[in-house]
Amino acid sequence: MDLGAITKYSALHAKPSGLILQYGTAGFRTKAEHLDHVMFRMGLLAVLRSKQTKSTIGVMVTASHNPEEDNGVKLVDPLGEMLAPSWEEHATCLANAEEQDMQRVLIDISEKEAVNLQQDAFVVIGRDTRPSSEKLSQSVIDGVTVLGGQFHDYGLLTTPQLHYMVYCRNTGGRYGKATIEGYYQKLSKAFVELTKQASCSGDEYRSLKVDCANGIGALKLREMEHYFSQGLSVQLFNDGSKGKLNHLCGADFVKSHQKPPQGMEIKSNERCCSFDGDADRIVYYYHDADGHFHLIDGDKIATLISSFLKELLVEIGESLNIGVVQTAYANGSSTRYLEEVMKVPVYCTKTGVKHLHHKAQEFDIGVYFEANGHGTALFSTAVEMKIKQSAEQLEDKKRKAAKMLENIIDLFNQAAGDAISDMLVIEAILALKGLTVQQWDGLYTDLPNRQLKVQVADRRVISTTNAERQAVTPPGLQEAINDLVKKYKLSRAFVRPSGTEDVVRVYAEADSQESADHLAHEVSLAVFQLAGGIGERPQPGF
Ligand code: NG1
Ligand code: ZN
Repeated sequence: MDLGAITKYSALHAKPSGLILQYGTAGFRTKAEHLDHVMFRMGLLAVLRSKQTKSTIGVMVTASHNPEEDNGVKLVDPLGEMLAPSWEEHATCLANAEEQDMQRVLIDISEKEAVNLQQDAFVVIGRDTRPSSEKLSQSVIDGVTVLGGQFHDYGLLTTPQLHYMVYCRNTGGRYGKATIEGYYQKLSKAFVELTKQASCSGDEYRSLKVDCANGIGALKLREMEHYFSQGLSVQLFNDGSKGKLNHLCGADFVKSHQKPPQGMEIKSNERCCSFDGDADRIVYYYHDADGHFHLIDGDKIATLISSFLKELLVEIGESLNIGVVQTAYANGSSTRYLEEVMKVPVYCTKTGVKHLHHKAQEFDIGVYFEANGHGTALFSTAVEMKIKQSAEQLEDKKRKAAKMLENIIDLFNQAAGDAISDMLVIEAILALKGLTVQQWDGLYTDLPNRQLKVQVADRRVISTTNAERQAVTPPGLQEAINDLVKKYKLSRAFVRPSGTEDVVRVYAEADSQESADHLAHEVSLAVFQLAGGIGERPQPGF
């Protein structure tokens, strides 16, 4: 380590003194102007992690669905996964070290993790379309360079594309080519082959409206469009040519406000979807003939996908274990439908895709989705081999199903939830099954629900258990929630500290929207009283 050079360059990316940030569920996230030093230091950390794992590490500059003025950074581990927990702690220490302590912290991390400093390091970098992203990713590069790491800057990429690049590079090209072309080719080849098998006669020309949240998804979809245009025609809205990133549009807006994005004209029964700002989330929706808005969230996406995969397995005659992984935010109706009607086992983990991803790896086929539309399906290597063999050997009908499954495996991003890949899988399944958006929506009816935020002095006073469905502290809070829940039918409620914002999140569902709204409000008041609420008391009404 050339400590002199590190000190010199670090001074050019100086930390505002007193600023404390936490490496949360999605890395560091805050106002862009506070992030320069964090970027430089994450460049340094990525080099150490790369040396330690002897693999390529990814660094993504994005704040996903958060406002345009924000930004963030996260590290991507060798197989495309989120950073290992012990390194999240190192990231926090390094980001918060005052200028004079930086060297010591770097040396500490290297020693604790037995990093061989002589080892080569390689880091790949991607960024979203935020105005601040280009400069911030340059700061990452400065950090990488000063520690002697090699790098490749992919420039503008969706978050899942960066995960894909990391995964490709660390699996010797077996998964795919680590180029944007490679990504487009792999996905669109699988998609076009799949949709060719759709035999519905009189199939209307498949078209889809896509709200790109004024983000990176628009650029990438536009580049990719002509690769898959045989199977699907996409019409892009909120493509960044005028509106602001994530403002009144995008998957997070549509899901949390339960209404369509601005800037998109929707005719009745047209199939529409929204990406978030870095294109790792997707939700679908439509207007019915009466003009009512219907949201199809991550839970219904998981249901469509897992049902279809199960059907294919039955057809091939393979008894592979398939599981769906959700979080506490999954609509109660989805869990019931999957368990009782589809007979698919469902598991609940803590919020944050790394928890879902990890759990999904336990199955031959693990489908995981957060209700907000972030998810994918994972296939074990053994399954992939088995399916490839079946596709060669089985007789006609079974072979067809095995071929479909083979293409679906190629179409899902195995490294991360990916709006583009999920969109193509969904479109293929709808075409193959001849399902309209209303028929898909009709699988089950969501229980009305409401999500709220409460400001408290210190959100860490709330701790939870049972995959965040129960509060352990502060004392009395869970009892209060239990009593409130009892007042309503088909009701459920829970609270948890957010991992990305300084708020406590409240979720409630019940048999009617009015009840869900009331319950959410009452639970918010309980949080405000028992967990040190600050500012104005939560008001009823939304
Ligand atoms: P927090 O802020 O911890 O609730 C949010 C989402 C997560 C996940 C992360 C990362 C909800 C309720 N929470 O986390 O699902 O996507 O952001 O972006 O949607
Ligand atoms: Zn995102």
